[in-house]
Amino acid sequence: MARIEAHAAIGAIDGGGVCRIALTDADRQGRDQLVRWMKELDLEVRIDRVGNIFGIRAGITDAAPVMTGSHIDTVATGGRYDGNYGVMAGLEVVRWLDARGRRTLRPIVVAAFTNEEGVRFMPDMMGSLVHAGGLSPDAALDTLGTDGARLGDELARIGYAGDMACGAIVPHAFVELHIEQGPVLEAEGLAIGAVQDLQGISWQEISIVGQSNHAGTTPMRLRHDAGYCAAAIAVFVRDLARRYGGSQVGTVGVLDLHPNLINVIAARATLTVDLRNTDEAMLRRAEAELEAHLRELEKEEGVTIEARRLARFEPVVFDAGLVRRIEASARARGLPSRRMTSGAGHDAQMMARICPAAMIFVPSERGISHNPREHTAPAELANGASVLLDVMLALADEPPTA
Ligand code: HGY
Ligand code: MN
Ligand code: MN
Repeated sequence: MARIEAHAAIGAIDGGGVCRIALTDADRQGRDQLVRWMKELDLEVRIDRVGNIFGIRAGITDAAPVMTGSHIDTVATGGRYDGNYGVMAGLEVVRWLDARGRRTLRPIVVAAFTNEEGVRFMPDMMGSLVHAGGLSPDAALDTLGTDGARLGDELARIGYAGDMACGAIVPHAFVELHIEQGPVLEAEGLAIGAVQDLQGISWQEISIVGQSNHAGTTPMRLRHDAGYCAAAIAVFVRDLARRYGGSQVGTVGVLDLHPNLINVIAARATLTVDLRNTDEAMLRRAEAELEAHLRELEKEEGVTIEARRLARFEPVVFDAGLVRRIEASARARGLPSRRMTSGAGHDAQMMARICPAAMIFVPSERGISHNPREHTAPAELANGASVLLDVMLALADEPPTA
């Protein structure tokens, strides 16, 4: 808890939240603090070419390690638990073992992956995606941010352009502890979520070019109004999510108009659409429907509309054996739990490409996250860390298969 509070002071914003956008100075300070704590715990600290940070605790053998971790970058209006909690809990597992002089058979690794949030450099979960082989390190390093900065230059600027080859550590298993960021566990009075799957994610940027004109003199029939088209798309996305129901969600989070003046019909609009669904076929249908709607708007409004893909990840199913271990630990500790789907993207979904992976959730108060008011009570956070400890210890003492 002390580490979570101390870390939250780095990039602190009003309302108890945190702003440590990937590869900014605040992120560097957060990284520096994490590395200091890792070294205090005698972990071997390794940084890879895209700035992923690994704290390694030697095992009796050098068999494939058990890895935990998450991310310490945040959205601009983030809370103090999203990502940070999982990394600090990993350090707590190490401290627990040190306090008892325990040496596990397998090494233990605590990871902090670069740019999980993806709000400056896209896609999100970028560091773990590179680690899992889903994006080349060079492509990641050449990614340009929303501010035009090149990721590799920013990494060098903050001193985290490491030399370790990406993907060098292939874990025996990866377990990520994270706040739920949704309303389910709290609503059902549960302490632990054994996350069995994670929904598909589709991010795109839509650029609309119309014609600026006078708001007063231009008859409605002669308008090519990019502002209206952007609003129509936002309404379409909401209606689509409602029509589909189930797990379908749709969000327009960014909407910029140009020239953004009260008496000028917008010449240009740029907006982002975030579509998610647990069912890949439904997600593809949603993307196709949106595409058709863009073509219709172009014809009706005499504008041109282009869509650029920013991220696209299919749904992921986590390792059933790990999910059972999480449930067994919760049960043994008398913690009510349920299996559930993650609505948010996480580094575990990328690690699942290279090793057995699963996640442990703890409740989010009022289901709030990506908001400074994000909160989870210390006792709930401790429950999650205890389940993480149980699962990691069992995995770390599994002998290497012959
Ligand atoms: O977008 C997500 O789900 C994650 O917070 N990056
Ligand atoms: Mn997160
Ligand atoms: Mn997040």
